[in-house]
Amino acid sequence: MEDRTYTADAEPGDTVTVAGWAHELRDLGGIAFLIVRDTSGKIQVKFEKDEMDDDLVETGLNIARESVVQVTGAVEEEPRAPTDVEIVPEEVEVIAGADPELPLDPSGKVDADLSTRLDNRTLDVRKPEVKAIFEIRAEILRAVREYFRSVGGTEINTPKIVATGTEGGTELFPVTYFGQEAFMNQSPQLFKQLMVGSGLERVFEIGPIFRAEEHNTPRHLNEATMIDFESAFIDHNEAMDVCEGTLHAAYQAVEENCQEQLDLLGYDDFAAPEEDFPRLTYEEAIERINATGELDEQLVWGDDLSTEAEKALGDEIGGHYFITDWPSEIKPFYIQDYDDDPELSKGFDLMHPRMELVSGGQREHRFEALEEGFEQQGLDPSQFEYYTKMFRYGMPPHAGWAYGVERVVMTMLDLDNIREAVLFPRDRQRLSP
Ligand code: ATP
Ligand code: AMO
Repeated sequence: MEDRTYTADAEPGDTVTVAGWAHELRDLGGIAFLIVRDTSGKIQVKFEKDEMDDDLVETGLNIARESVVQVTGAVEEEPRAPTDVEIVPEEVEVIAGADPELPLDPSGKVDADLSTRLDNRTLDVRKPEVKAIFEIRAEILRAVREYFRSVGGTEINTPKIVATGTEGGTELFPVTYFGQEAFMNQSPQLFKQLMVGSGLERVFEIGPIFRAEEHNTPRHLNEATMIDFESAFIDHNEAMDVCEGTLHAAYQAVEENCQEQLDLLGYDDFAAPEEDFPRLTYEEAIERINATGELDEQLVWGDDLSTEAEKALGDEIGGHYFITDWPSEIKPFYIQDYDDDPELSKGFDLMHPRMELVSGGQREHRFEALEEGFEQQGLDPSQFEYYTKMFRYGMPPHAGWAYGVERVVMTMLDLDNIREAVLFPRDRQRLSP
């Protein structure tokens, strides 16, 4: 629409055409107000029954809430209006009427449960505080991309239909690929590694991953968006530096550029973390967890950290932290072990006090050691030949990591459920919309 003015830009003295949704209609008898909402904000439109054309008043007073409307008129100063200005209409057009019965109330006056909200996401995201979450999510992605570019990363896209899984712990979604067995990819892991051996050297990808998680939890999705990073000629410590850099950049960008959204979400004390994240070895982590006395059973070396264990440590540390030097046995085959202690791996996790955000590590780039790793984990190396064979043609030492975007949004904004951080979540029950 060429002549459209955003409501936030309507200045007294202008004649404007605004377009948006009928947010609210208040009829006070002689005078009535229509509030029009667009992406920039809201504006009041005044109908004075005795002074205006009857047809115009008739149209204005019969607009159903959430209809799409277009209003042309003069903007006037009015201290009693919510934004100190109002439009005195000359033309009002209903472009797309809304049913009077709405499945949920975008003005937020009536609460809706999450399931109703997700079934009606279009209406739900009309609520400014819900829209704010997705504006912040977009800002996080923008800042992370910019950070990757500043450290020389090249954005890549890898296939989502693949022949093998990589992340042992979770199940795969099978698909039929022209009569052949195939899967939805759990992670770009093997492809990003193949690319550090290419002329690109340092790569990143922001894309979907698919995991057939059996249970419904507030922090697992069956389709999530992952931010993956991988670089040649760095070790796991340098990979953690980049990981920390992206997260600091994301928090700073939100603090600097999303104040309005943070206000809508009720954060008056949002502060980007400034310090370096502490780095604990796995051994130190389990000692500290045991010392909290929060667990019924003491952890022993080799145990994975349960949700309760992560919570006990998270409560004590109170901010982001890394856990390094995990037992090799509980890390995937592609993670490198220490040469002088093969029980110990160069894998790491970045934790938020509420949950794990990132897994990563130094990778095994030596062909023979990689093949041995497959066998130790009970995997058939021949299935992975498309990957392993490139390790025979000059694969540099490399390291990388990945985080789930939804978990970053969820922990940053203290959302209760990961589904609030994704527009159209896929979970056990939800396949549409
Ligand atoms: P990821 O699965 O990506 O590694 P995560 O946070 O699930 O991330 P895990 O080490 O797999 O990390 O699990 C941590 C805790 O979460 C464990 O206590 C595990 O039992 C629990 N958990 C993991 N997946 C599920 C799931 N699908 N349903 C219920 N609990 C889960
Ligand atoms: P991992 O399996 O730990 O590691 O996944 C990395 C991060 O992705 C997020 N994530 C999820 N978020 C929501 N729902 C899920 N079902 C889900 N699964 C994972 C978490 C998790 O920490 N290839 C390795 C990474 C690497 O080493 O580079 C990997 O996939 O935030």
